[in-house]
Amino acid sequence: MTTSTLSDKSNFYLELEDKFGAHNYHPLPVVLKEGKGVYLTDVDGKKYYDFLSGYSAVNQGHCHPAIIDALINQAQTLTLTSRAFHNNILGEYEKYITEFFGFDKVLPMNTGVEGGETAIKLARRWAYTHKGVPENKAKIIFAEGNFWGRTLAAISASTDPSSYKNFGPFMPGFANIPYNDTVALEAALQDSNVAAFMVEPIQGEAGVVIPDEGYLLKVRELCTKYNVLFIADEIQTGLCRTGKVLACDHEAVKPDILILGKALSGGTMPVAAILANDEVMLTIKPGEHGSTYGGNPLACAVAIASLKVLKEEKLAENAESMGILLREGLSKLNSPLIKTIRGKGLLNAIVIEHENPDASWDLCLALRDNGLLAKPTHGDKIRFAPPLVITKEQIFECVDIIARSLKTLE
Ligand code: IF1
Repeated sequence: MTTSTLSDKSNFYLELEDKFGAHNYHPLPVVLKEGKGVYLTDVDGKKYYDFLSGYSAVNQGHCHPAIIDALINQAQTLTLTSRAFHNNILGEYEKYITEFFGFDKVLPMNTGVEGGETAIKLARRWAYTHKGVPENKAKIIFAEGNFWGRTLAAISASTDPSSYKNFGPFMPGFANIPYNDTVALEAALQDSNVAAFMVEPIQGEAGVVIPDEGYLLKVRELCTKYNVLFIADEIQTGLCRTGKVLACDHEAVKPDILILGKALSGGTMPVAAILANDEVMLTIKPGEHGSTYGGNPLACAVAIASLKVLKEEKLAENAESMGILLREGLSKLNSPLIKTIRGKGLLNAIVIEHENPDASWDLCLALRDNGLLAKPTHGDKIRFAPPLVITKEQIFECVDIIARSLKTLE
């Protein structure tokens, strides 16, 4: 299905995807060929600000030279040994990342959803071996509005029909409570079979939903009180995106299991990490979990470089200050179309108010035409999440682009 507003060259690629690819996405009509820092370039040479950052996978900016160098060097040396053998990279990486985040051990996986699956397996196993939960009775609590991927377990935890409808039957032992509701959490934790509560510090896919101040602290206290593991899904909120290294750092809380992904590789390849202390991590014995590419030398080299960039370029601090500038700039527009502006660091969203149900989509098309790429989530919300390397001048220019684009709909 082609789009009349696109060039013949762009439509050529849309037709290929339409004919030969599954129709499991509805992308914005734009065909990109190059990325550098905060910029993307389409097949016709037009340049855009990237305000999606691969859903927070490109925090360090597209094709960051230090990350690409690490990728190229390792790719020419050793990419995969499998875990059947040791290599000279994995241990270095495991030491680096566990010291970076302050946990005893890391279990390396690939995609974020594998991170979620691994965390849940660890929690269930810990519940049986350490909490005395009867076999196959472990329960995991999730927040309504959660999103942690597309596997059958992940959609079993989902409250969004577009994620789970007609994919049943679902994983047993999962339950949902309202997000940002510690009364509901404490009630759920009365069940001694609860192994863990898995939650995003800020709900990304739900439209950048920020819980009340103190929510994470109360989650930590309740999980400790009821001997339940607190699993923080920081796949989208972690790695400096919200203005701190981890979103949990805003309340100085430490989860029992931390899940990372996305920007752990700076947008180059799937790299996920599950961090925990020995009591939890060592419940999984040799040969009981893993994956072909989990912890592969290429991923380890790229992850070390990606973490170093976050620290050396002080990207948490930049995300914090640029996020304030962005939200202030949007607020000063006083646009009748913007009902809400919310976010932390450079994880932001606006909620659009307009009688036209397609207003968010139309606004994203106007933004595209004006040189900024963003995409609606859940209808009326548009995520504004540029790479964390964005500068003050670029923020001002982007606010101007957003202002001009809003005017086309007013
Ligand atoms: C797509 C959404 C965002 C995540 C959190 C785990 C995962 C994700 C908090 C799984 C992945 C991605 C999936 C991606 C789009 C994007 C997304 F819109 F789908 F929901 F960010 F909000 N935990 N989120 O956000 O990680 O297995 O994908 O590596 O196209 O489905 P993954």
